[in-house]
Amino acid sequence: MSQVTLHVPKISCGHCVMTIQRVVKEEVAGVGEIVGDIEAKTVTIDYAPPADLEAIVACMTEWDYPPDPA
Ligand SMILES: [Cu+2]
Repeated sequence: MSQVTLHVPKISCGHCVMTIQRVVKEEVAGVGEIVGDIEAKTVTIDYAPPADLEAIVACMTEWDYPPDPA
């Protein structure tokens, strides 16, 4: 299991976090828990293969919540 914390400038409220949690879990197989921090504008994502960071970033970008480059 890998874990990554991504900074997402577009996070402005709990709804943004819920959207990211929903779409990333639905669309990227292998994603586990996603914890959002609204004030820090971050999401911390647990994942295992077949999920990888590239797929997670692509999904978030597609849904208009692009993370800052690591
Ligand atoms: Cu929001």
